[in-house]
Amino acid sequence: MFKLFNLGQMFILLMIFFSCKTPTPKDLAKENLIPKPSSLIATGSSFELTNNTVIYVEAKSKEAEQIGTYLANFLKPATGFVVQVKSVDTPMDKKGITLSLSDEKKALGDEGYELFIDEKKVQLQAYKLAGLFRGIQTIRQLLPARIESEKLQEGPWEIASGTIEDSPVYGFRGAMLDVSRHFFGVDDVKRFIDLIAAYKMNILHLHLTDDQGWRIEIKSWPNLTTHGGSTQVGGGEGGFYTQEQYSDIVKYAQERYITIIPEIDMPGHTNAALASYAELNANNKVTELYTGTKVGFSTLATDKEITYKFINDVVRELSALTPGPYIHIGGDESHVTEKADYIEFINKVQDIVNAQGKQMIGWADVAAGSLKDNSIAQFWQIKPDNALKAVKQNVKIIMSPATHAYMDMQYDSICPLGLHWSGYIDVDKAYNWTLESHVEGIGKENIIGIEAPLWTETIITTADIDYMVFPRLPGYAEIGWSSNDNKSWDEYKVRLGKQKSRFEFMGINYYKSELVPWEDEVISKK
Ligand code: NGO
Repeated sequence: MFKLFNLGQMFILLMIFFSCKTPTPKDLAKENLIPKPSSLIATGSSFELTNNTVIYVEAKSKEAEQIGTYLANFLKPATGFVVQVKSVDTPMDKKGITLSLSDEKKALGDEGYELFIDEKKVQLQAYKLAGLFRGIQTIRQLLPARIESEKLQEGPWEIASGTIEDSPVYGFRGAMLDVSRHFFGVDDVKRFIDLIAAYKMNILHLHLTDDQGWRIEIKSWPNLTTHGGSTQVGGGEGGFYTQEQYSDIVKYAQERYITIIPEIDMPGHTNAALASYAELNANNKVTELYTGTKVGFSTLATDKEITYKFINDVVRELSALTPGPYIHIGGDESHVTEKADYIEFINKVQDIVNAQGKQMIGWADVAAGSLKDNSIAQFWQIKPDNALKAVKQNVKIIMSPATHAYMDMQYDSICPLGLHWSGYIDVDKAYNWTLESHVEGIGKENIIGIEAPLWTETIITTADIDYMVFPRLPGYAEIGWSSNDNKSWDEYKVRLGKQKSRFEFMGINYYKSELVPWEDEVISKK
């Protein structure tokens, strides 16, 4: 009897067949990336991530290895693969996923990256580590949406082939979370950091103090948190971060190449401090804790020496916990501070911040004072007068116009959460504006970037956070990252709609705006 193959031969043939299977054709140009990359060339094939894929990183960089591990950890739950991270001298020579730093990529800047994908490799190169981290977010979005799942999913795990060269237009792209009106714990903040990191943002501004609660431990003024942190809007129990917990948040952000900007709002928005220490009040009497949502009724006693000792202590302790260059001093809506006192106060606080080696940021109201060149004003009001005043003083601007960038504004009149004092902001309005043409007299040269704040008067749970932040936040990330050429709402809304499955696998409670053509991702089967 003529026998074609014995069992062993069959096995070998099958092995060869499976290891040589032809890569699935895929079109990189059809992938749905947010923010949109600067340039992209598709080559029509794909790389498949398997259980044998290795991530190679530069042996000389501990941090690159950490980024490789971050990627491996990210890939694990959905794929079930234990992807190894190996340090080698020249990762680029290897097949698999390679992460390398190169001076030749200097033109891409600190956060730019180049991604080359063919059937055998995914090569990520950047000038700086932050660029590698941002590039990994692109790899992440090139994988099927179910990669975001925390539960095991079916493959295949393919990435379309081609080249992406990408770098941000603005170096400051952030979000703000108000943890004072309603307190959010360490894990909630970490989750928020992960969400903004996925869209390549690099700033998280934490609004740590306000009338309703003081949320950061200051060891030399302990009542601030024990008393001043003990409630919140509506009278809940509030809370605060110990310095250790706060440092943990800062480190978590640093590992994602995100800078935390801490804000201590003053001289107004200070009731929590005024309720904690009598001496900070003009009449030497403590105020009651406040659980309402009015603004503009409180002020530190700006003419007392003890007030500046207090601020000096707070800024000193906070600076020691802050590796980033900025301390935000608020300065908004100090309606019960005399104008002349307010001006003197801002000037003094600016000196205190600078003496700790930090740059001062303030809401643009601070332009009433004499601002130093390195101070930064955050534009938020409907009228741009204060921001224009800041520009006249040669100060750079963060763009957070409440009419477009406030994530606490309702989408429409039936939105169950949020406020609407600056109008309704549906997803199209949130996206359809540019930083440099928004205010006449504030051009590209004056602007450092964008920040989208989430104030939390009406926001109580992480599901509430999600609902207001998504789907607007990816648009803010794109406004800051991508160039305005070839950008339009009509094109963007399709890309956004295709994030549906991704949001769902990420467990995001997003607002399903009718303006967006939501579309489930089709699972490609082999
Ligand atoms: C204003 C105010 C905040 C409110 C917010 C609500 C600024 C800078 N100060 O923005 O205290 O929470 O509006 O949208």
